[in-house]
Amino acid sequence: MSRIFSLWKSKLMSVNLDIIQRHPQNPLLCASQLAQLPGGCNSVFNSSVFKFGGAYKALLRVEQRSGLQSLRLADSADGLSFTVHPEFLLTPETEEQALYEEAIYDPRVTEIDGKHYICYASESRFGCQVGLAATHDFKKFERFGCIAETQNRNLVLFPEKINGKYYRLDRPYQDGAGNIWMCESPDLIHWGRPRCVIESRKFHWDRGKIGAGAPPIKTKEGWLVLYHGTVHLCNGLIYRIGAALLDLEKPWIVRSRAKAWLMSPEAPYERVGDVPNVCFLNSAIPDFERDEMRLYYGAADQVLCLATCRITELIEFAMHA
Ligand code: BMA
Repeated sequence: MSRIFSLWKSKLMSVNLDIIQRHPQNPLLCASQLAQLPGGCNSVFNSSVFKFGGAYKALLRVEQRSGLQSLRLADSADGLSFTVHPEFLLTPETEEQALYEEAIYDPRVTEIDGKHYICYASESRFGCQVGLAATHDFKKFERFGCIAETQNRNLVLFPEKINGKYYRLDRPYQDGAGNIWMCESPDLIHWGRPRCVIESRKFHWDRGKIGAGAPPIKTKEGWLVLYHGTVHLCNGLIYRIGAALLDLEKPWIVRSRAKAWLMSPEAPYERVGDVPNVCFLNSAIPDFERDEMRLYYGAADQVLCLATCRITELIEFAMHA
């Protein structure tokens, strides 16, 4: 037993655990910058930033001064400074949407074959479900609606079909606990074959509920899954970010999973906010040529932030940390 422990420890010691750099312009977006929007702004956080054409777009989670959630679109040339559009996106248009999608938030965007798919959490009097919409231009949307029963959150789509099928990760939960599950689909509407893929780990930093953060990223070493994990301490939850690699052909198989967390609330804007001690990831943008990964995350349920790291170090971390 002690031999196994020292082997594990020596492996852990040999990997650089501090590979994340917080961007000096953090927070990239905060409430005061959006105060003039219709409805005002209490917080802007847990938002998805993604490449679109030669530039960036962001789908922002904006909590209005009324407390109501809204999704807003923003444009950016560099992924650092954003122009936020005032329009509300994906508000209910049908009775069914009004019933099941009263408050939608925590968007994650995946591009599949040139189309952008928006995954989101949607709250209603029935609880929290996960919903899906698609668009080519962010002007017109095809709405799939809720694609799982309650209680479910943290839906992300894989960016391509695997063996002819679409795959998703989500996080069904109960009694404050929940693991990352996978389903497959022929058409993005009918989903089935649920499998539990990544479980929360007793005694570790991710021993509470866990959920996928960014949509999985294809690398030579496997599908890189960056996820959040929680731990419940006497003052509340801490949301941290971790890394795992799934098999490229059989993505329900975990090839490796870092024992250590990748990122933990540390900066003042992550420690203090509406919900303290939260780093909540919604998107990761790889630039393989420059060996750089951008991680866009919500901090303390208050502001939108960016951290970067080297992709090679991140893979090394996911394999051995
Ligand atoms: C989760 C979600 C996130 C939020 C986090 C911390 O359950 O609601 O949107 O960031 O809690 O409050």
